[in-house]
Amino acid sequence: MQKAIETVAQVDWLTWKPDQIATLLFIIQDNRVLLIKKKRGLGAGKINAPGGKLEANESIETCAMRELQEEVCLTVDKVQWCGENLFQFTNGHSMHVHVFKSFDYQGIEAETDEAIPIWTSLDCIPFDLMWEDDHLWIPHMLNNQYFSGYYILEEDTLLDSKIILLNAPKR
Ligand code: 6OG
Repeated sequence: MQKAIETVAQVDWLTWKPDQIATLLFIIQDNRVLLIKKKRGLGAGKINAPGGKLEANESIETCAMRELQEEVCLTVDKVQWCGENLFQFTNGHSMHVHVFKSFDYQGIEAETDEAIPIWTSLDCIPFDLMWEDDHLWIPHMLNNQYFSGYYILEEDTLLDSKIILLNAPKR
């Protein structure tokens, strides 16, 4: 019988192929960050940043900007790559999530079928209401430190993680 995956070291990340590619986009302005309460999809009920899955023939940057518009009705015209998170779930599902930030936006945020927008002070990010991995990499993102994060999750529970800080962005 195959041994269940419980640690980051058990995965060959060089040949790892995610089932899905997705994005997260953090809008930061005046010491606040725009988060959402997610109404549906993976992580429904949790606080997260706007984001979602890559569509066919779309760049990850376009995906991040499209999801922001769809989820909270805001427009940005450029995003900065901050890091990546490679999530392997023990049920076999896997997702490669690219993290972006932006300091400018147009429009007024609004609730949609997908999300409730929540502006949050940078020193009060509600990590206890977020995915268990978020408190490990969000501080690097806020410190302008590029990162690659590797995680093993059993449903919502984080079993193991490893974060490597990068000298330069990958995008
Ligand atoms: P939709 O189902 O909305 O795409 N996502 C995660 N976000 C955080 N912060 N931590 C995780 O830890 C995550 N796993 C997935 C990526 C899924 C959205 O959920 C994000 C996408 O924005 C495990 O289409």
